[in-house]
Amino acid sequence: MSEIDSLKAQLKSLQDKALGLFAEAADLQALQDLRVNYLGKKGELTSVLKGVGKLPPEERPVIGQFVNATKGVLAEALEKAEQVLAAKASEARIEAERIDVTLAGRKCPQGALHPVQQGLNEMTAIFAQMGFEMAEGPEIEDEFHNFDALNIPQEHPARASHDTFFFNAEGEDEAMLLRTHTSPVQIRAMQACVDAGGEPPLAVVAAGRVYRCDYDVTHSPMFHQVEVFKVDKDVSLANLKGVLQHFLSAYFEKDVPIRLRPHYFPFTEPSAEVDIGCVFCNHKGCRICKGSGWIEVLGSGMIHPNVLKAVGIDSTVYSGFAFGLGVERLVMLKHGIPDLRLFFENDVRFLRRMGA
Ligand code: 2NL
Repeated sequence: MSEIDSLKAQLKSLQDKALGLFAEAADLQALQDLRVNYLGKKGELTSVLKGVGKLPPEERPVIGQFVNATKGVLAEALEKAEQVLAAKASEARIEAERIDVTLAGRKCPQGALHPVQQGLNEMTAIFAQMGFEMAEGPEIEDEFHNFDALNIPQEHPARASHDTFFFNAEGEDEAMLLRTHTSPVQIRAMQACVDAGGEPPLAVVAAGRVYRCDYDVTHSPMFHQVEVFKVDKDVSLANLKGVLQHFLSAYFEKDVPIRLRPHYFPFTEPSAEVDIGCVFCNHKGCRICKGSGWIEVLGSGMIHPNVLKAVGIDSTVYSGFAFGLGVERLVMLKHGIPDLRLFFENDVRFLRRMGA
């Protein structure tokens, strides 16, 4: 065989082998390696070209054309194979990234206000709707705002250190304490009005945490109160009863009967405890209301003249009513919650059942 025929045969078998390998290449990287092997500077075509030097000069262009043709065929085949593999790779990536739009979303629990806070908000909203203004005050109080101004005498048992959390030693002047009721907020609201040169009418609702040195099954050392007062000319016990009637029916979402029972508080005169018809037996008498058909819900009265005097309101011109209630107690009654401790354990099963 002539030198040129042998080169041609070499090129032909090189091309056949290369086309076969290109077709079998598994991925783009393998194809890239083949490109280097066949078309690269040190590749197989180049080594065939080296044999061209042995040919007589007139035959060299002929074989040169052949080499170029082979190069063209291989380059085109590589191009095609690359396109096929690139399309396959892209298809595989799209398949891998496919999202199932019918898959249900992950649950993201929403959280909710604590049942006590919910109840407190419901109650203050009812008073806000009746025109009472919201007031806030410090939880750390002095004896004047928590006791003196409320006509609570020095020797009163409520003042005793076993009922009140004091910060400093007993008998020390300017004793500070954790407020035992929300009444000091009311005292401050009256004072603020007088200090600003204003005068009644004044209608205020205060709500928040209060503290008592008391801890058993039905008492928590921290609990919540909502307290309401109104001061104006000619405020009467009938006004008090009307506000209570509206509030209690609105809160319990039904027409509950109410009654006022004479009672004693140092800061009101007369004073009354307020009962509602038992919400468990519909006023008939059951274990909860001890057969009476009535349940006590709050304390109330006409503001004692000494309290008005303590804040500088003329008790011969103005009168007022006031009442205070325990938030936990009312929430328990409304929702049939059997145990005060459920509010403070924060067991999510209880919290969720209460509307989380
Ligand atoms: C109860 C009783 C009550 C008041 C709170 C009050 C406030 C001022 C003047 C007079 Cl500034 N009174 N508040 C009046 C009567 C009763 O609370 O047993 N609460 C849970």
